Amino acid sequence: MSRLIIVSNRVHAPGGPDTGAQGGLAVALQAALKQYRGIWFGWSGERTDNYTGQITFQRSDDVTTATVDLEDQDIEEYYNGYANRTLWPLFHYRIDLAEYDRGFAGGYKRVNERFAETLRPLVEPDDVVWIQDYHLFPLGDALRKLGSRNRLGFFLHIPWPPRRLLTTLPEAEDLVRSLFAYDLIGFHTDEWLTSFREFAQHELGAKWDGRGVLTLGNRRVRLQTCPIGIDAKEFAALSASDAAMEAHRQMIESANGRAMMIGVDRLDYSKGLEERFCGYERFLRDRPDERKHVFLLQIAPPSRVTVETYQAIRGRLEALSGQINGAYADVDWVPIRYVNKGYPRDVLAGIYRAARIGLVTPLRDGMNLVAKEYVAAQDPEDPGVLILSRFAGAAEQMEDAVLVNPHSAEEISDAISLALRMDRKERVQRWRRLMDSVTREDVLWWRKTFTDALMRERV
Ligand code: GDG
Repeated sequence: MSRLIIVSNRVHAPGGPDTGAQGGLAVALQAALKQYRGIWFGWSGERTDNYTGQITFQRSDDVTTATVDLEDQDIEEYYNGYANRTLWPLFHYRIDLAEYDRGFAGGYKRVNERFAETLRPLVEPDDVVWIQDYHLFPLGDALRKLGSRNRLGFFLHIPWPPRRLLTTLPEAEDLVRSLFAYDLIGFHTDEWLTSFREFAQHELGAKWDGRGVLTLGNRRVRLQTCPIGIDAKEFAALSASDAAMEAHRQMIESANGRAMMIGVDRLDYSKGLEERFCGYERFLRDRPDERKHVFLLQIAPPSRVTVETYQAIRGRLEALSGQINGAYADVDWVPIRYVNKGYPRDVLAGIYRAARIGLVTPLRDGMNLVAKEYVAAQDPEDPGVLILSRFAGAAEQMEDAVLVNPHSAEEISDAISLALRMDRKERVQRWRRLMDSVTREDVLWWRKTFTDALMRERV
């Protein structure tokens, strides 16, 4: 049987603490590695003065991780630069925030080549390599240049931008051409897949066979939509754990009879937090009779703190929540509880379960796992209502949520009001259909669908 080699930007040694960074994805990938006796390769998150390709191997619970440290310049140009300040904003349709800088592009290419050189000797002829996400687009091509003839798969966890937006990236054509090194590319939704295909066809002249295969010159690549899920069973069980029950009890007690709305997002402009607060403010302003029956708990652990746009959004959110609380709070009630730290997964599960409304309103999101976690944590007899952005990948599968345009404060306000008034029968009906799809297309389904397809692809 072929071994599976997984590559991702960051690799967390197995068995580490629950930081939230190691969610269902890490668990699913570890399960795949166990099945195929594989290796998980990537950056340790640590720095070194001099990149030598020195690998640290760790083995735990049948999973081997192989990590390397990066130089400061690599971290600055490849990770903070091209990944976080160029590709992330552009791929979330924010060309106003994208920084195009040849230094970043050069560092990105260099780190991908370094990864390829370090990884290449570990790869045996029969191994299958599965590369994760936008940090590593050119890695497959770099491996091919070093003679790899292995089956290579790539999965994109974020959206693929529309063709006309991507043409603003100076390296766009090279980047897309390099993706033809892969045998299989996976996307969360048909929309992201179509945007990729359109760029390849119209900007590079690739040929589409109408059945999933794109050809450019002598290279062919299969495209597949394969939406990621969560470990729904595990998450539902987590919501019945002692820690979850305790968190649930505390939340219900502190809610004092009011309905709680919950938002859980990394502090990132793509998650639409400012627009969410504005939509809620609209609700508070327009519906004085309803407003004191509800409050919003927003959990937003900081991320990418060294990048300026992330510091700026943090400042704006603090000001906005302060303004809203200042304008509407009363002696026994504040409309927004805004918390800038993370919680263990089991506590989070209990908090989701205590929330009458899950507010998930990203402006753009590859998938969004919080929407699925919220559904999985609900009490089947008395579930809450999911309000979900149309622009999250999850909306393609979760049509029974209350779908909103997150740019419209009025739509968010109407949706909150609708959710608060929704009777139990309708909540249960919607939840059952949502839970069916969250359970059916879970994270194990996702990785099996992708790895099965990759194992089938012939080079
Ligand atoms: C990328 C794509 C795609 C958050 N706060 C805490 C915490 N979290 C966990 C959530 C969830 C995860 O982080 C966030 O997942 P998302 O899917 O919402 O978003 P990204 O981090 O942007 O992930 C996204 C995903 O990749 C997978 O392909 O869905 O579209 O952007 O699991 O629960 N976990 C804990 N404490 C927190 O305070 N423990």
